[in-house]
Amino acid sequence: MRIAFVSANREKLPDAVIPLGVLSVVASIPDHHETTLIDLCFERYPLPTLQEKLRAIDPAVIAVGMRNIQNAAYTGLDDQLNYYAELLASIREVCTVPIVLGGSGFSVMPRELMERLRPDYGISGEGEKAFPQLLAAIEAGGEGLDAVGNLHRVVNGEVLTNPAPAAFFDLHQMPKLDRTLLDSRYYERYRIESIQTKRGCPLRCEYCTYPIIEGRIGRTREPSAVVDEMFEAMEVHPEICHFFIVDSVFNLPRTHAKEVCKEMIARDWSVPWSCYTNPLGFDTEMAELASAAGCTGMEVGSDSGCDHVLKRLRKGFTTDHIRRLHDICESTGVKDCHTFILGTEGETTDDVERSVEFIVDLDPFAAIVMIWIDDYEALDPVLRKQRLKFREQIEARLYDLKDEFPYWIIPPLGVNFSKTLFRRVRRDGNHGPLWEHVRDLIPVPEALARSSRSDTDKRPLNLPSD
Ligand code: B12
Ligand code: SF4
Repeated sequence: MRIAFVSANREKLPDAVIPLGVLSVVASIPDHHETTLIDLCFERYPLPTLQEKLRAIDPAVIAVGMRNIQNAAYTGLDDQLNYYAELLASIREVCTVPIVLGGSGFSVMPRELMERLRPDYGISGEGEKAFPQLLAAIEAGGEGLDAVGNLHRVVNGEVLTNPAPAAFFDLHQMPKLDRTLLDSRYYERYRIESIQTKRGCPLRCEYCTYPIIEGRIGRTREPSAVVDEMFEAMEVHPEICHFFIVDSVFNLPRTHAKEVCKEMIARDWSVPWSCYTNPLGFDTEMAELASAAGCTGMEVGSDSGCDHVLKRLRKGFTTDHIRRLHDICESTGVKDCHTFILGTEGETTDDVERSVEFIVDLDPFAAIVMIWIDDYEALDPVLRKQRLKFREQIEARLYDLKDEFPYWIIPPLGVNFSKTLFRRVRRDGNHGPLWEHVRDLIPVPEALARSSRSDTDKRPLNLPSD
């Protein structure tokens, strides 16, 4: 069969990211099928272009990768869902073959998206095993559909969902990805590459959707296989300037993360990289090995500056762990970027203020300050209305603070987070995550510059009481 894969993601903030997941599913398709990848990321007129390409390919199955349902500021849910609805309608105008949805965006709320978008099939979670199984079932006239793990389909107007597969995909069987299929503009314009060393996170943060996509049990890849893939990617796209390790948490399990770093060091890896890191299981040796292996920055989901909020979010760490991680990073020269999410379920305005105080006191290399938005707000206008008022209050508070703390990145307000700024960063020859450059970019008075700040001259907090 001819299978057309459509990578529908067009988000370019903070970077345009290669469709790593789609690429892995493409690589898992048995040889007797013919595959084509249509990437809409850089297309000026995505839907007409898609129609034109589909007419030319005349596929038997169309597989649509849905990476995000939110945008980079964690807003725009409606826009995203409307985009996908239009995309499916455009496909239906030119093709009558089965449409299959998959990807992380789909996986976070598969049943709701099946209801709303009405594709023929949807696969939540990993696609490497399930999608080839679905193709086999389609070829067999529908026989075997019940055995496809995590398959969703509409039968007599009802969404039917198959149970999850008995086991997750064995990462030692990971297919070789063909990066020659990728649009060269990812590399000409962004020069950032993605690599995965493991799947699964053992922690249980309250709001986290990652385990739905990749499970809780850490499945690791051979460090040598990871580094082989990194070298191969460099051969195909020598313009790559930075790697992002896409693991939910790179430093867990810690032994594996250290082994990956050691492998890079042993093979003289020299391209900078960054990753997500958790304050749990973080130690000086980890930071030193990472630094020696080329790690320039670590992103930390710190979330809150209040221990009781961290506890409610089931983060498993406290503000002391965050401080410790920051101190280790500072002493080993690895930049740390902490994301804080203000206004999570159950938070009060007082909690928000305490978190603000904590960020100021911690003074990490970079702080990304987000406002909590629930994925389900896209589907539930009542919930959205309830939450909107609190969000607006937090926005107003952050608006007041933005000039006082000019290094903070506040995506919902577009502060240090805009296409223009990102273009400037790249034009000046900087690569990797924007936050790694934020302190060099923002013209701030000398008095505020980080280098000139000591513990005693940290800016006084000027926070209003509630
Ligand atoms: C790493 C990461 C990032 C990095 C990416 C860096 C890079 N160079 O790639 C950064 C920090 C830049 C980032 C940014 C964003 N991210 Co992000 N990110 C992730 C993370 C942790 C891993 C993504 C990844 O590459 N996984 C590895 C690949 C192999 O897996 P995969 O894509 O899921 O693909 C598998 C399956 O989904 C499935 N599949 C994929 N496609 C298809 C297609 C078909 C047809 C089928 C059948 C199956 C299938 O099979 C694949 C292989 O098993 C995920 C969370 C997670 N653990 O999944 C969030 C995640 C994807 N991000 C998310 C979001 C929202 C964003 C942002 C919009 C917001 C933000 N955080 O700034 C931006 C958008 C960036 C962009 N340009 O699109 C959401 C998306 C869902 C949602 N709620 O909208 C996730 C799921 C996190 C979450 N909050 O739940 N992200
Ligand atoms: S550490 Fe990160 S990936 Fe793991 S459960 Fe918490 S938020 Fe999710």
